[in-house]
Amino acid sequence: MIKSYGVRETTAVGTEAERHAEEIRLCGFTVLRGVVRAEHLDAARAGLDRLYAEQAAAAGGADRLARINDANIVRCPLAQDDLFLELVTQPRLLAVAAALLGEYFVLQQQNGVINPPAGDNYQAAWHRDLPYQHFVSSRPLALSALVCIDPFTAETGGTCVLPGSHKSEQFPSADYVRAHERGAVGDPGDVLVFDSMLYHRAGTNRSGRLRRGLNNVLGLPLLQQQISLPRALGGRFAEDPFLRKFLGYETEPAGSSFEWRGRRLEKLAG
Ligand SMILES: O=C(O)CCC(=O)C(=O)O
Repeated sequence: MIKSYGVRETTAVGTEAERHAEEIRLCGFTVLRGVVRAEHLDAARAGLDRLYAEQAAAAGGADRLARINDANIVRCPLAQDDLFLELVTQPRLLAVAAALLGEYFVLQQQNGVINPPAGDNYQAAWHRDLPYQHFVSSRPLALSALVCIDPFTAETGGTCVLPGSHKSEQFPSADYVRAHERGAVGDPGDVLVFDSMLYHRAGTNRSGRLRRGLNNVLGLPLLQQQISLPRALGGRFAEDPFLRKFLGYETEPAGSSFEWRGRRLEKLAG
């Protein structure tokens, strides 16, 4: 029993999702433990390494990716391997998203992050996943779900967060950042879920091993996808009522007023 006085209203929390949603609302982040099964983690490690090699080769080499601050990032892996769609549609994660975003949310981006030992990493600079924005909203616009594929610890360069910063318009002063940054520790299979406006960064990996993660941004349908998933997937999964919305098939901008009206009429008829 928590003692209090003068309190007339208290948040009621029943389910696991509501508990995590409360943490995200108040301090900006939470960790969902044991979401992804071990065999999926092994496949995800191999998948991220393979896809990064393929994507770097397609771009003309990792050096060229480094020149656009995109080294060690696997862009949109779900377009090349269904395992990564499975990882971002884990029911416990979707329940937290629904508790905070309501029934309609869209996958805005998915990135594999590969943090090499002692390597320089663009994500190691403080940022929001909705970058360049300096307003705050009373409810989350988007959630970031960072799946720990390898251990996230101080040694492996696990994610650092600034608790509560999703409620601050400005980036805090350097002294405040140094005093209040906090490492979010996660085992493989855990998911660090945070308000996408929370300031965060990758740590420095001193472990001698790769630290891999899978970051997903799930947002309100008014936000724009980084890469059009309907186009990247070429119509796949559009027949599934949940995935149709989640992957953005219904919110892809229409090419013309005729197409926009056509879609509405089709929906009415269907
Ligand atoms: O690698 C990390 O721990 C952080 C990744 C990150 O900041 C991002 O993907 O936006």
